[in-house]
Formats: sequence, structure tokens, C-alpha cells
Amino acid sequence: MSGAPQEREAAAARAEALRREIARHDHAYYVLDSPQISDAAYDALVRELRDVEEAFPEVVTPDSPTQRVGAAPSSQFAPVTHSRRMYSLDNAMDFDELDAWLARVRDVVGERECAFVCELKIDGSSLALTYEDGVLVRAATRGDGRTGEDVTANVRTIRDVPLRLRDEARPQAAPWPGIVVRGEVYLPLSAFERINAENEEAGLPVFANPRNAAAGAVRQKDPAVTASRDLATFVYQVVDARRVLGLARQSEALEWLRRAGFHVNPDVVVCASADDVRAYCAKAVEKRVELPYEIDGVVVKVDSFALHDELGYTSKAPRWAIAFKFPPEEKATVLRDIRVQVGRTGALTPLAEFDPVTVAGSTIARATLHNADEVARKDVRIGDTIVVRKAGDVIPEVVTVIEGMRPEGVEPWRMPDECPSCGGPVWRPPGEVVTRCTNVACPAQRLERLEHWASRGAMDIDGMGTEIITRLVGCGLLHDVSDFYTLDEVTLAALDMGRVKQDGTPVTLGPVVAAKLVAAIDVSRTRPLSRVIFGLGMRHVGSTVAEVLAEEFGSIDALTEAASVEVPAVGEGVSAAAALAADPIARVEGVGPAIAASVRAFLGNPDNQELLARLAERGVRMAEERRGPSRPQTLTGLTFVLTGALERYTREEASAALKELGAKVSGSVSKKTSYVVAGTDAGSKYDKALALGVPVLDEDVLVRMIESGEPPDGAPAAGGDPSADTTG
Ligand code: 3B8
Repeated sequence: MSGAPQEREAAAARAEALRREIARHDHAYYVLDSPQISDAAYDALVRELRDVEEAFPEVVTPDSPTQRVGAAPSSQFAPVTHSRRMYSLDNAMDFDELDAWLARVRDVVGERECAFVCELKIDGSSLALTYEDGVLVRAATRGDGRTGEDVTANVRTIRDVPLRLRDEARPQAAPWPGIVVRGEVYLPLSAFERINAENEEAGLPVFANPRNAAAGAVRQKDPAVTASRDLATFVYQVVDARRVLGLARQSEALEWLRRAGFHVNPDVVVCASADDVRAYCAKAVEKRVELPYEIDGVVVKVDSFALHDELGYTSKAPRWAIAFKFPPEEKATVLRDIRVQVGRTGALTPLAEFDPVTVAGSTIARATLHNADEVARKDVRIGDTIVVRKAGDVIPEVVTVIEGMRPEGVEPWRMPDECPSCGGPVWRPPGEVVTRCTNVACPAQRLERLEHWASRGAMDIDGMGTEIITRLVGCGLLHDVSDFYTLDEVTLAALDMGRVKQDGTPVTLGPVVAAKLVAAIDVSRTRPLSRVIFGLGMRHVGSTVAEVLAEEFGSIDALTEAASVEVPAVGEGVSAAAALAADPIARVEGVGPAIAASVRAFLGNPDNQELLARLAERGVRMAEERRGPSRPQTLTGLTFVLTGALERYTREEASAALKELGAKVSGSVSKKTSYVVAGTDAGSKYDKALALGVPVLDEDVLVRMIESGEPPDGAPAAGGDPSADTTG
């Protein structure tokens, strides 16, 4: 497919120039935090490179920015033997232990000068990066220190990891030696909070702290998922720096790492004396709360590599370095109760309720204990004195029990055999950790389901909050979500709010609020299908998946039909791929087998089908409006993803306008995405677009496109129905 040799040579040269320029801007943006060109100009470079590489696939190199996400998902990570053992650090738990270490160093050093390098101790996950000929060829986790796991495909997606070392760091007049560096991969707190919020919305488990989330992201099967996590790195070590690069000190190694293009923590300081080291550690304790990432201490290293050799190693750790650990922000308190909460899907979650304590700047009184196994593992009992902290300085967590303070006669805690809300049976499927109430009519589940339906992200029934819903359920007016559409003004106005006025007459909702609620309920009837699907509260179906399902199937009826297709179980004679291909829901991009099974379970239940019939009967929109196309279908064959806030349209309006022109609008970025439209504060979808080389459009281009009906410049020819642009 690629043309004459001269053409190919020109393409290779152009690709190389583009790669260098893009790498320079990645470095400026992700490492130096000072972008030098506009996003649009950067996008143009990436797009051109992608075009060149597409025309001449043989010029693609492994260090090309287009290859950050490229590798197929892998099911396991190959073992990698570290060239030098990755030791861990000994800890100093307080200033006395720090002084003891400083004294041991002084014993060996004697009268000679001895500087120290102090670094913040990043609370992430350790990595070793190998460069051959200046190009990243392998990334490995620490593992047990001798053997780690090959996570190269995932680490390539981390934007501040140089795929090629910067030439200005190359030893003079020599080819690149083999280089191994070590560092820490971590998740910025903002990304941690975003991911947990997303997981919570999708009904997935949340991460206890950023370190776990980072370690999990590095070991994702699909590099595209790693790419979406916004991981970052700080690199702190060059293996054999003296032999390989002729460097004499850790401070020089850090300087070299900066020059080579790595992200080196800016708070590194060289201290001339033990007193300076102590002062740095004391300051770091205060600094900790201001940082946008987690640190759990300070690493103090002897600066001189010659002294490293003299000090040597114990069986576990170097004697030339120590980790000064911060005093843990933990508090003791008394556990008063373990309450069991019932979620929307019936999951029973034990919740520790303890005497309020202030930890890391805020008061906490509750912490999730996750599940029965977790309670048993910690052996937490009501009445115990417990130690609590905030994981990732955000989420309250029970650390441990002080067993010596256990009052006499307290019993181990057990998950109740009955649902605490409805008294119905509970069930814990074999091999699962979650216990569930199996009664679909359970009031606690029902309340959660009703609230979810009315919530902002779902049907958005303005004013329909927990209190009113609880009263409506209490009066027998609300059983399921279809009952919202039977409520009238008179009934609502008279709703008893369970309180009395001073004169003893009951407080009612009143005509004004009632009228507003009825109007809000009525408006909700016309919400898009995706909101209805999300509002039903199926397990694993968050708002994004709901949008994908609505887009793909167009109506509840079509989705129900797809859910009724018999899907072969994976097993003998049936591969996972074959099962996927036979499953009309699972094979939709962004869905997959677990979500499909949940959708099937919901729609296959006759009670739920009756509910859907009632919703339809009561005027809730159960299908996307399918008007005949009124505009020429000029965007047929193009798939758009919208991200960030737009000024002139809501995302739904923009999406509707694009669809009217024949485009597809998807919730997730993939190689099949034609364009990502990025508004302000565009997040991971934007990054993923860059990683995949998907062109990014701004709002102005979007507006022009919608108004003129013309595809953006350079769009591939409309691939769909050839008669489409004569329609309407
Ligand atoms: C030797 C040096 C382990 C480490 C080290 O920010 C060794 O230097 C190590 F055997 O684990 N988490 C750092 C960090 C960790 C280590 C380190 N320096 N800044 C960190």
C-alpha cells in the first residue's frame, strides 16, 4: 500500500520529526507543567503523525506517541527478573529512630563530609523502567523485589513517562547505554476522587486509597483503562548510575533524570547536615496536606555513591537510605453500633457507627466495613475501642481493634440472616463477598430505587426528595416508580408530612408545592430513553452505559428483545469470544458480559416487565423519538464523543443535533471514534482521544458543523447509506 522508496523515506523522516516535536510538547505539558502550544496545534501534530503512520505503517516505531495505547488487553503479566534487586526501605517511625540512623551513618563516615538528599516519599507503587538505545522497552512492577510483572503496555499510556530519553542527557560521543530507572507511579488526589465518584455512580466498589487505585490501574488488563486513570510518576533513581553514566551522587542522578525528561519531584533538597534533615522532615509533615498527591513520609539518602558502597545493604534494605514515616493520622474511639444498610440492588453493607472524632481536619462518626468478610477479618465487635483514620485522607476507615480494651462478654459480629429492612431472606452467592436481600419488594431497596428514579442524573423530578418519597411510601401512595405518574395535585397537597403545627393540626405538603411537583413529574415523562434506562437502577448500569444502550437499541422493547436472546454459557466448546459474539447486548462497545447479564436478569423478570408496561401506559417515553430525518444526513458514518462543558448547547442538545445529521454519538472514546468534541474542563475522554490519536474539535467547530451541516475538514467520506444525503 505504501508507495515508492523515496516516498517512504520522506514519510519516515516526517514521522520522526513529528514524534520529536510531540514528545517535546508532552514533556512541556506533563512534566514541566508549562505548555508551549495551543491544544489545537498539538492536536494537529498528532493528527498528521497518525495520518503519516496510517499511510506508511512500516514507519511506526514503538516510541511513537500514537503507540501509547495500542497494545491489546492481556490477561496476565509476564514475570520480569530485575537486573538489580529492588530493595525496600527501612523505616524510622519517629525522630528518635531518624536520629539513630543518622548516628549509624556518622559512625561509618567519621570526620568526612556527608550530605543527604531528602525526597518526599510518594505513596504509590514502585516501577522499574528499562530503556534500550534510549527507547522505553520495558516497565515492571517491584513484585517481590527480585521478580516483578511486565506492565509495559500500561505504563506506556502514562503521559509523563518519556517513551524516548531526551538527547541532551546522552553521555557525550557515545550511543545510548542501557538505562534502568526506578520511580513511583501514583494517582493524583483529584483523579482518585473522580474515579471513586464514577465507580460509585456505576455501582462498582470504590478504592480505599490512591495507592490501591494506582496499583490497580497499573495492573489493568486493558491499557485503555489505564490511560483513562490519569496516572503520573515521580522517578528517583538510576540503577548503577556511577557505572553507566559516571555520576558520583544522588543529587546528580536526580539532575540527570530531569534532563532526560523524567518527572522528578520538585521538593527534593540537598541537606548538608543532620539538623537540616530533621528540619526538612518536620516541614514535610506540614507540607503534606497541601500537596495534590499523597505522601507517607520522607526518604533520606546519603548523597555520595562512594559512601553508598561503604554503607552497603542489610538483607532487606540499603543502609544508605531511610524512610522517615509520618505520624499516622489515626484516632481511637468507641464503636457504638454496626448498622446494616440496604442498597438499591439489595446489597447489605455493614456500617461502623462510632463516637465522633476529628481526623485530618474533619469529624467522622461512620465508616463502611464493606462486607461480612471484612468485619470478620478485623474482628470488629460492638463496644470495641477501634482505631480509625481517613484513607487517602478522604474516606473514613476502621484500621484495627484494640483487643486489650474489649469489654467482657462482647460477641463476634455476624451478618443478619434476615434483611434489616424487610425481614426477608438474604443470600450470599457462593464465591461472592456481598450478601443481598433477595426481596425485590424490600422497603429499603424500594426507597433507594424511588429516590434514584427521581434523582438529578435520572428522571430529574425537581423537588421529589427523600422526605416526600418516604411519606408517599408510608401512605401507600408509592410502591414502584410507575406510581409517580398516578399522583395528582389534590392528593399531594393533602400529604401528611408527619409533623404538627403549633395549633396541633398536621403539616401537609400544600397546594403550591403539590402543583410544582405535578408539573415536574409531567416534565419527566419526556426525558430521553437513556435517563429511563439509567433510572431503572439495574446493577452495573450507570449513566454512560445507559446512554450507550439507548443509542444502540432505541427503545425498551428492542432492548427487551435483545435481552431475550439465549446466550451460550462460556465453557466446553464455547469460547468467551463466541459467547460474546452471540450476545447482542454484551457485544455493544462499552457494555460487556457482566453488564449484559445484569440487564438480562432485570428485563427477564416478569414483575419488571409489568412495571415497564405501566410506565408506558402512564405516558413515560420508552423509545427514542425516531422522526424521519429532516436534515441531509451529511455526518453518516462519523462517531462523535462529547466531553466537557459546552457554552452554546447542553450536551444533550449537541448530541441530538449531531444525530439529526446522521452522526453517531458515543459515551466512550475508542479507535472507532471519529472526533472528540471537547468543551471546557474536558477530562479523561480528552486525554484518551489524544492517546488514541482521535482528532479533537472545539466548540466553535462543532457549532459551525451543526449550523452548516458540513463535516469538519478532512473528515473521512461519509460511509453510511449512499442515498442518505438526498433524504429530507
Ligand atoms: C533504595 C532507594 C528503595 C527506595 C529508594 O518516593 C531502595 O529510594 C525506595 F532500596 O523505595 N516512594 C523515593 C521513594 C521510594 C524509594 C526511594 N526514593 N523517593 C518514594
